[in-house]
Amino acid sequence: MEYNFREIEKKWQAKWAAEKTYHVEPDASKEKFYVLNMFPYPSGAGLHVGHPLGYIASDIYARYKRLKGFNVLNPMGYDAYGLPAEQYAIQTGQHPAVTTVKNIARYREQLDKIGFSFDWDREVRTCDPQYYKWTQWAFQKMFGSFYSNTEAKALPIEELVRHFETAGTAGLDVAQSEELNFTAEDWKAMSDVEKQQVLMNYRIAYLGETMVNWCPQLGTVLANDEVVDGVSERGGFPVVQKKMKQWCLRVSAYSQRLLDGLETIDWTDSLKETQRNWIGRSEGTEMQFSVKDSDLKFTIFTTRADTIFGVTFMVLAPESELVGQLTTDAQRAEVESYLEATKKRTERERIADRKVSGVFSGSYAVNPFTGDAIPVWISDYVLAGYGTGAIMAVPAHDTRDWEFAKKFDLPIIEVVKGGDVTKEAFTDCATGVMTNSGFLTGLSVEDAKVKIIEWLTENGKGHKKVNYKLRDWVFSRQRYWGEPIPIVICPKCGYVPLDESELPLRLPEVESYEPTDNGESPLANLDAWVNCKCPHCGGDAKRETDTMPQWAGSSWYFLRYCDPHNDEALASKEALEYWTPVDWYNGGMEHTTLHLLYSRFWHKFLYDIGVVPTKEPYQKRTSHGMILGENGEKMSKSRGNVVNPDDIVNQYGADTMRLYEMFIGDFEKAAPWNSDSIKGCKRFLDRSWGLQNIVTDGEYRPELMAEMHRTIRKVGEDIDNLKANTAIAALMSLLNKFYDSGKVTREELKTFTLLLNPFAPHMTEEMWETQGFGGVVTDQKWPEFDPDKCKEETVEIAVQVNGKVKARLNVDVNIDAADAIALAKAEEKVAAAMEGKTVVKELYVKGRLVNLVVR
Ligand code: ANZ
Ligand code: ZN
Repeated sequence: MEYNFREIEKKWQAKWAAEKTYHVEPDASKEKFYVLNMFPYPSGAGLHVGHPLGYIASDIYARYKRLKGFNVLNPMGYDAYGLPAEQYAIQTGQHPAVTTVKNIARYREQLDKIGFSFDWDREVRTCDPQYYKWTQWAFQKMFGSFYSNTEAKALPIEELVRHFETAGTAGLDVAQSEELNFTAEDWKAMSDVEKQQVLMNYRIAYLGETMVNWCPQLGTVLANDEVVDGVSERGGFPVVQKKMKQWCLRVSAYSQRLLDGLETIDWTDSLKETQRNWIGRSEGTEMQFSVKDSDLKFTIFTTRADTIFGVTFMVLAPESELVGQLTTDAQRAEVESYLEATKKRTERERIADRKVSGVFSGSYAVNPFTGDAIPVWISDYVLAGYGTGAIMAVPAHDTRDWEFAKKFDLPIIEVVKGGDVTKEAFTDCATGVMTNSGFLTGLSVEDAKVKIIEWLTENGKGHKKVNYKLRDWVFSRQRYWGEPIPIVICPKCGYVPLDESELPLRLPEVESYEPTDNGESPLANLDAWVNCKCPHCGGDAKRETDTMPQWAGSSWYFLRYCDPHNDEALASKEALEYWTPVDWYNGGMEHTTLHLLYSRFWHKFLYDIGVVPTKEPYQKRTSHGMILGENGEKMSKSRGNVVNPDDIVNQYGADTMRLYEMFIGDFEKAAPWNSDSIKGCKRFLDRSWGLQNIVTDGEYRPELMAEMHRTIRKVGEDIDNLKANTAIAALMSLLNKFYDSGKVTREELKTFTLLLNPFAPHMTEEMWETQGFGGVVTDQKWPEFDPDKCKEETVEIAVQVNGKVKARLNVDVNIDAADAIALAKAEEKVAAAMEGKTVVKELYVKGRLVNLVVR
């Protein structure tokens, strides 16, 4: 009987498709299990063998869970909007809608050949209007919400309006772009447009001023990755920092909840740590300084209020509004030329490089404790977007401050004992004793911290403050291939969301989807689309022409899979109740941090408005390693080391490829492709198929009883722990046992076939059918093991005589040295080699070998 994988695989794939074998519906009688893969971005290049790795791993898991009796949701779809499709379209002169459909068809064809148990009835495409209707809908809900810190959740903006009507901003504790202060009377006196402007300060989806990388020659905003050494990666044109109005999502409001949620989910430590670092919680103090000879006051953020007596200068971020207010006439020219120079540097460069630069503003602040006048400087090592964009500098204990003080010859005052601050900043000062610090001198750092905050609070000069590094999500793109932002700009009413019934707002067809040269989206050229009526007053208005970023659609796709054809809601309550949260989400290591953070944010917002039943979207999240080229380099077209899965499937079969990709190494580590080892996997399947030639009637044989039960246990445990590679090794070892004994019983073969099924679904179905075991494997139950029958554990050891292996034998893993040596000596070949000689040394290395030295 020949193992004709080409025919077998075609046959079963056709059957699965025709019978919708993997289509699932909620079923209250069964426990659900939701496996999610990061969906692919369908590029023009098609899949390479690295892409399916994660899908294969989760497919094995999905099939295993199904056999274990779970109702398994294993969906797939396409992340189909975004810049690469647009760039590909521009390069090839084809419309992105056309190339995207083509690319998806190609991906599907490739995926289908690998034998996945996806429920294709649930496919989603983020560029499909029926899908992005709900991306736009969520955006509108965010536009219509603000974040209450008191209730720690999003609430309808109407509640905020009611608060303004009765109390103005008094007693308000909400997330906001800047702190505003007005009374109920002020509010009532505002025009509609003014009110809208005020509300923008609080909305969760808001139009805000943000710093962007602006490239005047290319006429577009660039992402950080597209800027290298201050010039555009493409073309090498200068890039400047520019404040621009952009739609943003107030992710920062959710910082604490995004942190707290990590405690409730089962993610790898390293993934949690990157989330924590990105959120960047920092506990400190906001402290007020007044400006000498002026009524002006300003606030700084510090984590070391206790070092106040060591402050010898203040620093403002160049973009800070205070710069204009504090710069004196005498200093103006110098300050302006400095600001011009810093505009050329991106924030990343400012954080990374250590070039010390700055300029004196001409003003002085007053130290609230000493009354000393402290010069206020401007430097780009202080970032506008963090804290208050202004700091008190303590050069004795902060390295950047120290370098700045050295460069500009400013005093350095030690306030925590222990270092030599003439040589370098003494930063190892989280504990220690205060010095040169007035009423704090002699106290420990811990006590000084308590004292200073008491004083500041009592005197109304400061208060405790928690800051987060997490920034709001800049959500506007001046690009064509994305979801239109469903907002109308009306001269009378301001920014007005479309009525829900008008969603989806479809992306119009355009002739030219290339970026415009004035920095506007290509949609801005479409007068017929742009000009519209205001949904609120019916007057002439214009549409927002920016589109959403690629990560919009991918922030919630796992919810749509639960109920993909629903046109009344993003998914029904029942479907979400049944399927969510995702039980296991797997994806590559690359680009996961922000995607996970943003989709957790999106989910939490939907939770707040009562749409989803769980606080976190993904219970477990892992990242698989990468398959490298045969030469150990990343697979890419330019390196010429891409292996196409189609070729592998053609040559060896999908089952072999699946098996090989799992056998290649540890799930979370990178491993190079190896054409020789794939042949080993093919041989294993050939031999598994060949068992059919040696099958006899019968149950598990007594001599293989322990082996059978142990293999069932091991394969199950290994799949559960994402160790498919060692599960496969266990199956290989069992296969050898069958061949060593010259046969396999029907019951043994049945179990073996079931255990191998998740890895090699096509071949095992065919064997099952040929053997007449009844039904299909997919509908069977995973075999059970009996712990009592697993007990006898043996291990193969080698026996060496004078360094040469003479025999191998199986011994109990716990055998003691004397018994192992005795058994070894009893082996025929060993005995022969020892005949007439004396043993001068004998040694048992546990579980490995017996070493005999004879003379
Ligand atoms: C005085 C001081 C003394 C500071 C000292 C540190 C050490 P994290 O942990 O990151 O929150 N800082 C505040 N706002 C800043 C900004 N916008 N750009 C750059 N630096 C800023 O660090 C907070 C500390 O970083 C603050 O505490 C402030 O310097 C600085 F021995 O204030 B510190
Ligand atoms: Zn209007």
